Amino acid sequence: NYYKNRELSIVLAPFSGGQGKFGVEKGPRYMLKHGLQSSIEELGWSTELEPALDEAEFVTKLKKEKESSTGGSSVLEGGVKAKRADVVGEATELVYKSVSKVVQAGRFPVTLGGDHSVAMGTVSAVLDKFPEAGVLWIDAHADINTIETTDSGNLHGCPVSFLMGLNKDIPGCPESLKWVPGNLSPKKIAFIGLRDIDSGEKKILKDLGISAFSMYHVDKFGINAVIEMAMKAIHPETNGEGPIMCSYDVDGVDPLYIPATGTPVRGGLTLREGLFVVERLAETGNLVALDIVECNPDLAIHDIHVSNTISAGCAIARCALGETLL
Ligand code: 6HN
Ligand code: MN
Ligand code: MN
Ligand code: MN
Repeated sequence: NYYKNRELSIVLAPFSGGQGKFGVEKGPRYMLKHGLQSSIEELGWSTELEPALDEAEFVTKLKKEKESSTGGSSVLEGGVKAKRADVVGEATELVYKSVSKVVQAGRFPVTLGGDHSVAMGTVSAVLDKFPEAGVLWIDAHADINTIETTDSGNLHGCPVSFLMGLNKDIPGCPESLKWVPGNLSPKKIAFIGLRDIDSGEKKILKDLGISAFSMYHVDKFGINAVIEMAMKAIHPETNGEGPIMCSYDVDGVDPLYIPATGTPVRGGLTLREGLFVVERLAETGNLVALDIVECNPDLAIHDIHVSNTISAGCAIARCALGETLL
């Protein structure tokens, strides 16, 4: 167990610039309103809030960018694409600073997004503190597009490529994102829940030999075996033991259960499978950091979709912190 004092900070990362839909910046506010902080306290953690960036300030910035002639221009020099790279660079570096402060103080960071671009900050900060950490990336998507392979130009589809330094040598790589250390080894990440991978991403996953468990593997082996394989993949020398960071995109879970998210894909994890993943991580005592990203209350068609999404997001945090362990 890496946090014997049971001290935790909820890092608020209300940022939407990694993709084009407003509303995902409301995730942290909604989860706090749902009582997340007190429910974590009930599990025996002392908690603090760590606001990484100002929600309204960044919404204003992004709205200005939208109105400007470039409209958050995506095509950069060299023909590469990265929408709103300046704002994404600024926001993710702020997240990096906040999570760094938290982990360096010996506190467990639970980061609430925001879109998944914020993981450029969280994972980088966690690797500074725990260089041997492995990352479990729970997601329908692999988020490993480079600024060359991305079709959408949305940077929430690219954080893993930045974390691995895959964009560094590409001409036209935005200055604003050069702060990302890019030192995540392809051997130190495993994906669970994949079912919508772009062709460029598939090639990167193959070429770099990255462990990727799709919904096919979940159906074939069952979620418990998949988690075991994923933990062994990121910690091969120690039979799966060692610090683990979990970056949890709620779209890994099927939209039946978590509908209010920006890029839903049917055929995902059941709610129980999605919670089991983090329950199992809690049981290992090896979890060192958690992100919960991509809850967008504005994309709900019914009120019940908002509460389903937010309550599931909060349940992911509580289960990861041991609520359901006896
Ligand atoms: N996410 N592969 C698509 C893209 O635009 O690059 C979707 C990315 C989704 C990202 O859900 O965090
Ligand atoms: Mn996703
Ligand atoms: Mn796609
Ligand atoms: Mn994602």
